Amino acid sequence: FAVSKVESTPFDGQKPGTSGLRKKVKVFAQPHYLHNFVQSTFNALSAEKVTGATLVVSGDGRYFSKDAIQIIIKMAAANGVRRVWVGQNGLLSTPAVSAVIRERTGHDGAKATGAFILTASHNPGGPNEDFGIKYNMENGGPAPESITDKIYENTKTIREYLIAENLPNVDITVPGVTSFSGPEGQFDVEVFDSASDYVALMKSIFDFQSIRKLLSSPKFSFCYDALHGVAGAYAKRIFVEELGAQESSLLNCTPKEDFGGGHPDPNLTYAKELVARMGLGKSNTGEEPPEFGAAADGDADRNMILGKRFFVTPSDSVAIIAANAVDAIPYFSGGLKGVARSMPTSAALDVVAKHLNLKFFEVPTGWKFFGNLMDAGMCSVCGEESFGTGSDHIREKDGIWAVLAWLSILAYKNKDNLNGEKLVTVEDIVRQHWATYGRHYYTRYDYENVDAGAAKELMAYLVKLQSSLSEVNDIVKGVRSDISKVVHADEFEYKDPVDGSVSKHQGIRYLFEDGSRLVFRLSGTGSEGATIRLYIEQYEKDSSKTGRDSQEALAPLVDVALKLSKMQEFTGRSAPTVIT
Ligand code: VG1
Ligand code: CO
Repeated sequence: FAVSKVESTPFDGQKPGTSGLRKKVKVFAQPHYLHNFVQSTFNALSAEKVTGATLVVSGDGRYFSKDAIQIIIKMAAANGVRRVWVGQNGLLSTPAVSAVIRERTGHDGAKATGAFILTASHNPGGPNEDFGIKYNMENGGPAPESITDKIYENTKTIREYLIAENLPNVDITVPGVTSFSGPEGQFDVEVFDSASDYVALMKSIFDFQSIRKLLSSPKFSFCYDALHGVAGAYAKRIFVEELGAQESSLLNCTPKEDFGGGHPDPNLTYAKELVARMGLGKSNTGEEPPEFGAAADGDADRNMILGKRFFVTPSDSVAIIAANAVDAIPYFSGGLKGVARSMPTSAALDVVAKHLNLKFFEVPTGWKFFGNLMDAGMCSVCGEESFGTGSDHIREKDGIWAVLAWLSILAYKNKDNLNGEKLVTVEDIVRQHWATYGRHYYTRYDYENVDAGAAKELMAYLVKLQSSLSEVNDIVKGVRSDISKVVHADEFEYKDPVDGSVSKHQGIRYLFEDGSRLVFRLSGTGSEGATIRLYIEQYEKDSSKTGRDSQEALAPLVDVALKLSKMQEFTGRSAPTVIT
C-alpha cells in the first residue's frame, strides 16, 4: 500500500469527555471528522506507541463501527503501526478490550499497547443517534487527562493526516491474519474471537464450579438482558455454555447496530423488559419473577443487579461486593488492597472500608481515575453510582464481572443450603448489609438535553452560593426546618495520590451535618445540549429505619436540592428526564 497525506482543517468540539468523544453519527460521518480525531490521537502518543506498535480496534458494534474500523486500519497502516487486532465482526466489549490489551498474545507473540474503542456506551445507536471513540493505554485503561488534553489540543491545529487509501478493506467477519506490505514494511490485521480472552480471564477470577451449582439449583432462576448491546456476545458463552443457564434466560442478547431502537442503558427506566420480568414497576408480567436478574449497557461495562421484585442501587452493589469479596471470590482470597468510589457515589463503600480497615479513595467521575490507584497496587474493588462496578483484573468497569461477583456471593451464601427450605436471596443479602452497616438512601435526577447556557448558569450560581454557608443554610431552613445543617460545601477537586496530577471542577458538593449529601455536576458524555445530574444521599444508621421506600425517604432532601439550585427557574424543567 501507499501512504497519502491528506490536507484537513480543524473541527470545533473534538474534546474527549468523561469517556471519549461522543457525537451524532451524522457528525462523525462528515469527511475528515473521524480522521482528524484519530490522527490527533496518534500525534498525542509517544512514537513507540505508534511506530511498530500493536493496536486493538473494536467496539460495541453500533452503527458506523464497520466504516470506522476500516478507516482506522488504513490510518494505522499509514502511521507506521505494525499490527491491528480486531474482534470478530468488530465486536469487543469495553472490558474485553481492556482484557485483550493486558492478557492477549498474538499469533506471532505480539502484545498490544493501546486500543481505539468504538462506542457511545449507553447512548442510543443508529444513523440518527450516537457514535463514539476513545483511546485506551497500555495498562488497558482509558487515556488519562494529560493525553486527552493533548488530543484535544491537536484537534484544534490539525492540518493533515496520513492514510493508506489504496489498502483494501479487510474482511472482519472471519478470524485470521491478513498481511500487507507498505513503504515501511509489513502490516498485519489479525481478526480474532471476541470472547475467548475475556472468558478465560473470568474463569481465572471466579469459581465457575460453584456458580454452576447455584444456577442448576431448581430453587434458583436467572435472567440477563444485554439490551442488544455487545454483552450478548459474551452472555451466551459465559452464562449458557460455561455456567449452564438456560438459553431462555437471555434477553436481547443478539448485538444490533441500533440496539433494537432502544436506549442501551441498564436502569429501571430503560431496561423495561427485564424490569417487568423481575416483577418491578407497573408492567408486571404476572409470572413468578426469577430470583436474579441483571442487565448491561451497549458496551457491556455497566451492570444493573436486580433480585425478585428488588432493585440493588449501584452504590450498595459495590459496597456489598467489597464486603463479601474475600470470602466469595477466589481472586480476592488474599485480601483487598483497597477500595475506591467516584465522588457522587454513595458512602456505603466508605462504611465497609472503615469496618474492614481498608484503604479508601474518592475520585472524580469516570473510570480513568481508578487506573492509577490499581496500577500502584492501592485498589482492588471500585465502583460508581452510574451502574459501574469493577476491579483491578482490568482497567475498565466490567458489567459481566459484576454479575459473576453477585452470583458468587449468592453461591457462597447458599453453599450449604442449595437443598434447604429457602435460598438466601439478593434482597436478603442487601437487607442484611443495611442491618450491619446502615443504609445510604440514594437517588440521581438527570435533566437531559437542557439548554447548555442555562446549565452553565445554574452551575455558576451554585459555585457562588457554595462559598457562603450561612446563605445556604438560610435557604435550606426556609424550605425544610427538619433537615440538618450544611456544614461544608465545595467544588470537588482531586489530587491523584500516585502522580500528583490535579483535576478541578469535578462537581459541587453540599455536605450536611447528618452525613447527607447533595451533589451537582454536568455530564461529560452527552452529545447534545447539556445534562445536569443531581445526586441525593442520606445515611440511616438505625436498623429499624432502613426499610423505607427510597424516593419517599429522600423527598425532603430532594425538595431542598431543587429549591437550592433554582432548578426550575434555570432550566424550565419541572421534573427530571430520568430518575435512577
Ligand atoms: C457518565 C457517568 C459516569 C461514567 C461515564 C462513562 O458520565 O456518570 O459515572 O463513568 O458516564 O460510562 P457523565 O459525565 O455523563 O456523568 V459509560 O458506560 O458511558 O462509558
Ligand atoms: Co458503557
